[in-house]
Formats: sequence, structure tokens, C-alpha cells
Amino acid sequence: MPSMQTKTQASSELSFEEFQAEVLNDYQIAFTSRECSLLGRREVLTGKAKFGIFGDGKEVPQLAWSKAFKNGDWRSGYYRDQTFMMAIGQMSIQQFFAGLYGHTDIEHEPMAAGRQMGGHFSTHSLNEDGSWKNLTAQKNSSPDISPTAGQMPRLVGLAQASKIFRNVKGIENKTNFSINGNEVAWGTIGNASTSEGLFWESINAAGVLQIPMVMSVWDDEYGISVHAKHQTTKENISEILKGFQRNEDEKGFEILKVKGWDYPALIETYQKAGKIAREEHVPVLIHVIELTQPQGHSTSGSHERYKSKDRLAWEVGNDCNVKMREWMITNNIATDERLLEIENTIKKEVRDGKKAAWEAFVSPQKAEQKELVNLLEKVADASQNKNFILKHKDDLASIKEPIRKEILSTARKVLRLVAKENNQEKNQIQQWIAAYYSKIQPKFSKHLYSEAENNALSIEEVKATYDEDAEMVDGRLVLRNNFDTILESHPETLIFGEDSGTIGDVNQGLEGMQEKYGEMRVADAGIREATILGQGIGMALRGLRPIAEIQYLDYVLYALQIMSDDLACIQYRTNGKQKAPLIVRTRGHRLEGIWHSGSQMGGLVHLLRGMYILVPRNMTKAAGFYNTLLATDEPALIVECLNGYRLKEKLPNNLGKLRTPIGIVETIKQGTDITLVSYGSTLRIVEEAAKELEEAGISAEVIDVQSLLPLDINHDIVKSVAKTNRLLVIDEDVPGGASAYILQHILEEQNAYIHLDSKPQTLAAKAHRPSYGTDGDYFSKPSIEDVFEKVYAILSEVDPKTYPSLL
Ligand SMILES: Cc1ncc(C[n+]2csc(CCOP(=O)(O)OP(=O)(O)O)c2C)c(N)n1
Ligand SMILES: [Mg+2]
Repeated sequence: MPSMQTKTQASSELSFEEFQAEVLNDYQIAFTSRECSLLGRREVLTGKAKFGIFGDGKEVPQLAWSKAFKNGDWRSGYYRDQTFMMAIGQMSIQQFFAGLYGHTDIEHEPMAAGRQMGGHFSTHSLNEDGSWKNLTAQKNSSPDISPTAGQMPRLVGLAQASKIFRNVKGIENKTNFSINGNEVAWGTIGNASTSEGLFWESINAAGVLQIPMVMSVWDDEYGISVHAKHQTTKENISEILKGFQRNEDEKGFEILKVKGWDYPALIETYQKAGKIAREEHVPVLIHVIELTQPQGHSTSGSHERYKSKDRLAWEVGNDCNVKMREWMITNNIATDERLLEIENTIKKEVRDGKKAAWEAFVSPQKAEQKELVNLLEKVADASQNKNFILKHKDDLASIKEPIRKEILSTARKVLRLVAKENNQEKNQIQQWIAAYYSKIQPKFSKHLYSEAENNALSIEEVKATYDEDAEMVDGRLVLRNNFDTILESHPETLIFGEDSGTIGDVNQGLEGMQEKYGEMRVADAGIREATILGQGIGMALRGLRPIAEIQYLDYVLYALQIMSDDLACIQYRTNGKQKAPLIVRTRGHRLEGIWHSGSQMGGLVHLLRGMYILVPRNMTKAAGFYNTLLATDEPALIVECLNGYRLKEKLPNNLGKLRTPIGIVETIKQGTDITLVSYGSTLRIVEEAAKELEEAGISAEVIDVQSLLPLDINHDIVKSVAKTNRLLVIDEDVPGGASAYILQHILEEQNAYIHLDSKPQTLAAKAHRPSYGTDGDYFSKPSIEDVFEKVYAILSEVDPKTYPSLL
């Protein structure tokens, strides 16, 4: 018997028959996966599916990986991993094709309910009601994203969670998430994608953190058409990573290299890697070389255009499935005839699975088509436009396998033809369209935010309360003392970021917390914003409550791609089957200079739909947001006011308990002449201007939106505008940034335009970055005088006698 370790061999020696059965079973999975790829490509080329990207040429290493992958483990990978998903029992043939067709029913398409193109895999961490499943009793995959290397930062966090579970006291009972930190996080990436900065940042972070992460690089020498010589120094990722190799004196990575078609060597390598990571909590990199792409990169092109004849021929001979087959015959595990028999059976199974997936995909649509066709016949009969309607009906009826766009667009076109009629049939078509929307739209739009009972919007306000002789303290102490109560009462919370540990953050909002709660829970991190975010995402996916700190708002941009592409859409892209309730803490707005006073809130508001964006005007409000978020299960960004840490605030006596509600505005000054809407640090300017306006006889109402995403869910701003009939939105973002977002909301969503007697306006910063120093600030951002004059001008236009023009 060839020497190799299999999953069952760990506990006992296998008989030849058992060994043979296991290898045959593996080969069947590899062959099934390949057959799916081949038929999948055909489905795209014949127009049934829109796009296909498959795992052909990467099957055999994934069999070996699946044997080392245990319950409780996590995957963070990319689109080549279909064989692995099949091997761990998380994707059937029918589900593979359902993904290809974009079936919107999660029962049929468990990866994303059709929201993601095929080849983007995930598992379900949540029950129907949004509560956690027992993640240690199942094999887990985090949900894939398309940006190459975007899976890397989250992988760091998935692996770090095991380290936290193994070492932090007080969370031993969270056995739904971890059993003593024994879980390994397994990553995969294509060779070309290792060129991305995120790969290097993540590898370095994992080496520093010493976490149980096994990283496989599937090396097929290409990234679409671009050869390794343009991607990787020395064309060899394991060679250039050698400096990361651990040795007796220094911690680092274990680096292994193996040929992707060598089944026994792969099994041995993956067993070894899993053991090192699981037992020692040491990261491992496996460079899997000599892989191929039998069908080229994807259905978008053919690799004959850019691979040489020699390379194409080499790929045919070194195809991992072909090599495994040869190895099985040479080692008398199966005969050619036996394998042909098995292969023929599988070919039929895949054809049948594909057919079943297609039937399941089209049959509800056919039923909907039939229903509409029947209704249109009635509508036509009752209409003066009968013939036109019948034409639409016939066109729809003639479509053999309709999609929903064809069905609904027919109904909407017919509605126009009966617009002037007044009969029951018109009502019926209107009702049909409304009902169709309410049934179908959620398939594409649900779960952008949590729909669980304790979602963020359900958390009620708890106002700050004060002792009679409450002390006035620096704002940072309000925050610090609140973090203290959080860390004390929630052992699953952790805070980490640049300078967050030893010195307790650059503004000392965490002063003394590391000493009190230890280096695991209050931690310094390297200067690597994307992986700080990734640590947070991965740990939140595994049931911890991380607070990831990005030192300044301006540097959120380094983490913005991951926040936008990964964190913000986790709930959406899994159709509510995973969540990552990560709190991102940062500080920003006004201070000094281009990179310490930015306020790019418009950009954030647009790129982070799916998260909450909270802009507390002081530290008490900020503390309340942290408390609210910990009571719920959603990701959020909190921007503390950079110039507020040393401002005095009254020290509440209910820290840890006070809660700032999300999406609720607060009127901080009553007024009758104009409504001023703002947030964050700018509010102090606005409040000051409002006082000066009062002296000039103008009564301004000042509203703090507090929360940009979501904005004013109770529509309180319009109530103010109904009273004042005038509106100015002020912030320190660029013109057309968050102020335009707020104005659009007030005008369109809240219909404030019907109450307006003056043009609604915005006052923002200059379009350039804020210049340095006090004068730089004065000439870049709205000042008290700017606010005063803008408001005054609005009133001057209405009543020039009382308010003669100033400028
Ligand atoms: C950030 C980003 N840039 C470009 C792309 C387009 N793209 C998709 S796959 C790919 C090549 C990846 O090659 P490799 O990492 O070697 O994986 P392989 O497909 O060869 O397995 C590219 C450029 C992308 N998805 N994301
Ligand atoms: Mg490649």
C-alpha cells in the first residue's frame, strides 16, 4: 500500500479495501467536480447562465485539504474552491448549477441565493431568526468576494479568533464558537493574486500574531493572461517568502511546497500543515505548484490566445485529475475499466443534477408567466387597446423559459395601455404588479441590514443620568470609563489598533485598559489598517465582539476597500446567513492639516451601505453608541470628534448602561426662523453661530443628525422644517458630499420641499483638502461667520428691510 495518511488512518491502520474505497471516493469527487466545470461552461456558452468561473485543474489538492479540515474550522478562499466545497459536503451537483443560474431561493442555492455569481462560496452560521448555530459542529466557510486577495484580511481574524478563545478567560463557555481554540482557518489564493498588497499585509500580520492559519497558494503560473514573470519576483512565491520561515530561535511561518497533482504528497502535506496550525498555533503556507486551467480562466475568454502550444500541451499531461487516475491504476487501486464505469455513472449524475437545477430554477417563473398570461387575456378583453395587449401577452406566452424581467416588464407595459381605463381589470393588473414586487423584490434586496429581533434600530435610548454633584471631566475619560464597564461586563469584547494597547490610544480613551484586561483584549496592532479591519471581521464572524480601531478617519481609506467589499455586504451577500457585528472605532473631523482633519463622510456614506455610520457630537453620545451596538448584532463605524477628547463633559453615573439610539436625530436648540442640520464637530460651530444669529434677531433651530446611516428614521427634520419653512445643512465634507446626501433625504424621503419658503441649501468645506493650521482651517472649512452669513443671507432675501444685505 502506498504510504499516505488519510482521515481515518489517524486512529487506526486502514485495510487495503478501506484505503481503496477512500481513494475511489476522492476520485469520484474530483471527477464530479470536473464534470460540473465542463458542463457549467457549456451552460454559459449556450446562454442559460451568464458567467462561469470554475475549479477545474485544482481538484486534487482540495481533496487533501478537505481531509485535514475539521468541524469548527473556517475557510476564506476564492472562486477555484468548488471541489473542496463538494468534498466537505457543503455543495451538491444541483446546488452548483443553481449557483450558476442565479437561483434566488436559498434552499436551492445555499451560497448566496443567487446574489453572487457562481464560484462564490459560503456556509450558514445563522438560524432563520438570525441567532447563531453551533459553529463547532459544522464545517464553515466565510462568504467569498470577487476582489482578488480580498479574502486575506478576514482570514487573519478567523484564525486569530482561535487564539483568543484559547487564551482569554471568561469565554470558555462559548462552545458554540470554539472548543479551546482548536479551530484552524484555511485560506486559498491564486498565485497572481499574491501580488496584491493585502496578501503581504495579511501574511505579515499572521506571522506577528502567530495564529492557526493555513494559507494555500494555488499556482497555475497565470492570472488570467498575465504570466508569473509579471506577477511575482523570481516567479516563485514560496521562495520569496523564505524570510518568513520560522526556525528554532524565531517565530514565523512553516512553509511547505508540494506538487498539485501528487495525491499522496498532498495528503501528507495537508495533514502536517493542519497539525502544526491546530496544535502549535503557528501559521503555515503551502505553495501548491504545477496546477493547470483545463478550460482557461473563465467563460469570458479562451486561454489559447495567450498560452504557448508547449504550455497547453504540458497542462494536458499534468492535469491533476489525469495524474491521480494514472497513479490509481499504477498502484492497483482501480483498473481503467472500473474507472471508466465510475466516470460514466458520474457523467449521468451531473447531467441529471444540472437538469434538476434548471427545472427548479425555471418552474416558478413559468408558473408566474402563466398566471400573468391568464390575467392579460382578461385585461385585453375589457380594454379598448385589446390588440396591443394581446400582442404583449402572446410575446410573453411564446417565451419558453422566461425570466422575471420579461414577466414584470410585460405587466408594466400593459398597465400603460389601460392607464385611462377605469375597470376591475385595470385594478387587477395594478394589484398583480404590486403583489409581484412584494414577493420578488425581497429576493434581491432583503438583509442589507439585520432583520433579527435585536437589530440596531430596535435598541431604545437610555439617557445619560448624573449625580447632583457630577464632575466635569475631559471627554476622553467619559469614553475610557465606559470602555472599562464594557470590557468588564462583556468578556467577548476586544479592542485593538495602532497605539490602543500600551498607551491606551493616542487620545487616552483606553488609558489603563490593557493593564487591567490584558494584552489579548486590549492590544496594539501594527500599522496595517486593512488587516486591523480583517481581524475584526474574522473574529466577529466567529462570535466575538471586536472593536477595531483605525487611528484617524483619514486613514480609514486604507481599510475602506475591505469595509466596503467585505464587511458592509456580509449580511446582504449571504442572504442573512452570516453576520459580522464588528464595531469600527475612529476619530476625525477638524484638527490640523490635510491628513488629520478630513471629513470624507459622503464617500463613506455611499460606500458603506450595510453598515451604520455614527457621528456623535461628544464622548457621552459616543459612549452611548458603543453600548447600543453591543446590545445588537450589526457592523458600524463610529467617528469620535478628534477635537473633543479634552473638552469638558459632565461624567454620567450610568456608564455602560446609557444608550444613544441609532437613526434618531436630536434637536439641540429650538428656533422658529430656519432649521440648521449638522453633525459631529461642526455642530459646535453651528451652535455658536446660532447664538450670534439670535443676537441679530434670527431664531435658528439646530438639529444633530447623530447617525448618518441610517438618517432620521422618524422623519423629525421635516417636522422642524414645517415650523421654520427654511433649511440649511452644514458639514465639513466637500460640497456635494454628506451634506448633499442629507439634503436629498430631507427633500425626497421626507417631502420637506412642500414646507419651504426659501431655497434649501448646503454649506460645506472647500473642495480641496483642509489646509494646515488655524488659518488653513478657517479658509477651508465652514466657520462661525460662514454659517452666520449664509443664514443671514437666506433671511435677507425674504426680508431685506430687517436684514439688509451684508456682503
Ligand atoms: C482587485 C481585482 N482586480 C482584478 C480582478 C479581475 N481578476 C479576476 S481573477 C484575476 C486573476 C487571478 O489570478 P490568480 O490569482 O492566479 O487566480 P487563478 O484564476 O489563476 O486561479 C483577475 C485579474 C479582480 N477580481 N479583483
Ligand atoms: Mg493563477
